[in-house]
Amino acid sequence: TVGKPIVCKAMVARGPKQPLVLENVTVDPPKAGEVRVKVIANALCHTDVYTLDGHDPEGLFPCILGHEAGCVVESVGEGVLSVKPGDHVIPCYTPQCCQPSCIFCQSPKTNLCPQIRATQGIGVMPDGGVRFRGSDGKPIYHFMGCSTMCEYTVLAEISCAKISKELPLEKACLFGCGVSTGLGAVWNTCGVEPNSSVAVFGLGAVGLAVIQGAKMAGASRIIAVDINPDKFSKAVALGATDTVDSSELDKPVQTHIIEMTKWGVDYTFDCTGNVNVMRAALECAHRGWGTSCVIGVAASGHEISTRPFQLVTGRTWKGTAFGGFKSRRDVPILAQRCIDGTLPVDHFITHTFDGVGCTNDAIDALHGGGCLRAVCHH
Ligand code: NAD
Ligand code: AHE
Ligand code: ZN
Repeated sequence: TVGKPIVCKAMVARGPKQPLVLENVTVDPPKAGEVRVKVIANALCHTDVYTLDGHDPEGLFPCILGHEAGCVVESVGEGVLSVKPGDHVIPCYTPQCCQPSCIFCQSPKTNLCPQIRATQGIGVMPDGGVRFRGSDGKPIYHFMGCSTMCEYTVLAEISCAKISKELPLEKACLFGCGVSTGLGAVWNTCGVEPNSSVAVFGLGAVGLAVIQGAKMAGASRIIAVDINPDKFSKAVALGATDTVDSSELDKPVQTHIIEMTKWGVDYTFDCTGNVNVMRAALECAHRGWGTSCVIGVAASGHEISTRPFQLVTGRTWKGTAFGGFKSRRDVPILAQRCIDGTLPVDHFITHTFDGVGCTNDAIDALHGGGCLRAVCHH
């Protein structure tokens, strides 16, 4: 297959709010600086559903969604030296070019390498073209530089984190987005210290990864908030010390949490994407020093607000993309910790399906409420 197009199955998002369509697509060979991979396992992230539902200002159709995957390199384009056929890689929607001229890659303050961000945001590869065509011969857009709801995909070399072959790709895929993001928000973006207090809003995979990361960082109080009480048992198992069903309260959740804690919480995390929850999370951060981190992705047109007094009185509002992890450097380390047994992730996989064609079932599972990650084995 090297150097030739591959015809394979993909789930194509033809339009907003429409079920994905199982189609035969043609995946072109990788060009210079690109890598073609076989997608072994793909997990569904809420962001895929958000874009499919038409809430993403960058959403383009038709496209192939998916950005949380474990893959094997099939072939590499000209000049690619960092991976070779047979290597196991995690596609990373936040790339890491590592160039001496990249002030973002050179800075320890950020992971936001902008090298291919502009083309990624308009659904094309860095040369401006696409590598997917439908059976009608028409182009299909890429998504987040990954497009893993397909049996094969083409990635920029700088988006490929090479990991140990010891970790099954069905688990490794989790490090492609949600789990890494939650852990990194705690460890990198906020630097949660031992004995601090934490509040987590939204107990999907991202929120539970925040709890797991906070427990590992030595947080002494971890308040878990959701509107679905079925989410609490896993939160407690991972280290939550208090649970709050915010749908049952007769007052704003921030008021309730301030009453629970006197002055608020050292670190709060929004893992819902709801701008009202983001406000609540900021407003229950501790007077004088509390930090609130936005992880959730808000729908197009939604904006955050609060009284500036909340910031004047010492709260900090920040956000994170991929938990601040420098992707190609850090994802292999997370994978190794999982192999070593110091970073268990099995509890995130609540549903598994066989074949890329089952991705709509995975979406149904995520909507069902009992799901953290649904993994499709392609
Ligand atoms: P998910 O849908 O599995 O989980 C969301 C949780 O929030 C659910 O348990 C839901 O019951 C809860 N929730 C909904 N409304 C709530 C409310 N008003 N108050 C409290 N809880 C509420 O989603 P996920 O995959 O865990 O992703 C969480 C968010 O993080 C999404 O917005 C996703 O797009 C975003 N995300 C961001 C990054 C990043 O890098 N910044 C990475 C991954 C995911
Ligand atoms: N495309 C949207 C924004 C979507 C967004 O914020 N994405 C997160 C990752 S979500 C992963 O599940 C992110 O890291 N963004 C940084 C980036 O460079 O995209 C919009 O508003 O246009
Ligand atoms: Zn994601």
